[in-house]
Amino acid sequence: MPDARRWRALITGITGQDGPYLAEILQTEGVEIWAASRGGRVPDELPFVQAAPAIDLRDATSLARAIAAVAPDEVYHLAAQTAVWQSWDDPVETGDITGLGTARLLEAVRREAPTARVFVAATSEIFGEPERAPQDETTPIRPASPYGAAKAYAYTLARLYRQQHGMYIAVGILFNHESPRRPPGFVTRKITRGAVAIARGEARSLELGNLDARRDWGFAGDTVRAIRAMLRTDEPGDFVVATGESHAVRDWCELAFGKLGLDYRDHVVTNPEFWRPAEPVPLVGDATRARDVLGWQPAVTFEELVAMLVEADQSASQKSEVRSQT
Ligand code: F7E
Repeated sequence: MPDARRWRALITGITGQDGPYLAEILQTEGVEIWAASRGGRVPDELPFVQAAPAIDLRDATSLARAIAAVAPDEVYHLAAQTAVWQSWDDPVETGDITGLGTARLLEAVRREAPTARVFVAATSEIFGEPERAPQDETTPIRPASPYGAAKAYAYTLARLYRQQHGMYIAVGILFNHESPRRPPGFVTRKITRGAVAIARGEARSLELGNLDARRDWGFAGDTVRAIRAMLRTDEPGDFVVATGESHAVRDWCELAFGKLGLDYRDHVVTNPEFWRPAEPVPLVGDATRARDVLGWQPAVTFEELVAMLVEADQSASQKSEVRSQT
């Protein structure tokens, strides 16, 4: 285990979208970075990250072991079951991993590293069906999915641990955030990958759900900068992280297909399998507090985000073509 006392961070969820962006930021600051993952492995693209003993969020002992071994100064809890649609297929596992998993993690930190600073990832899905838009840190919690309910529990518990145990716990209420690292089941990558495949003649159509669903989509790299800043304030708090702009799934289609010289209306078809009703009041965040307290604001615009994902998918498919030819 480590001996030099550099500032030491432990990240759960290193194999997800946000973990690698966070690790890249922490590396530039000279932080010693450890990752606790299920397989006890770190992605090859992050050679500067060290592997903590493997964890399973369903197993409190594994969490205590990893935290005791690393003795972190700060813990970023990003790991969760994050797909809203999947949470309906398996609400029990979602509750266990995303909700109780956070309880087990907080308890392990309380026992093994009580002075560590902790970040807990919450989500706009805790607002579910809000009464008003935009949503901020004072908006009532009204989750509308098992995922939202599990995260609402995690959020509530994080606040209780902060109040009752005096622990340094910051919570980010993260609105949708995307990047080329986003898994393709989420609508943004699904659209950009699908559009690129159609432009290359590898597919004819793309099946989507509700094109009128609206979300507040930002760039994951920007979101992670806010997460990082949250653990550098004197007082821990809750922060909405959002762009403040609401866009429809249809806007993604129009821009992504348009960038490839295509009209999405010629290719996108609706499949009820992917349909979720649009919220009567859209999920869109007011990040005034993050701006005022953390000095944070997003750098990447909506148009730049769509272009970034299309370009990444274009270059990934070109690379795979080269690989298959050699
Ligand atoms: O859906 C609509 C769908 O699955 C976005 C997670 O990171 O952000 C994410 O959750 C919207 C929804 O993300 C398809 O109905 C239309 O309105 O990309 P998504 P999400 O459910 O918003 C929150 C903040 C989190 O915390 C979550 O962990 O797009 N939509 N057609 C579709 N969605 C999908 N997946 N597939 C479709 O074909």
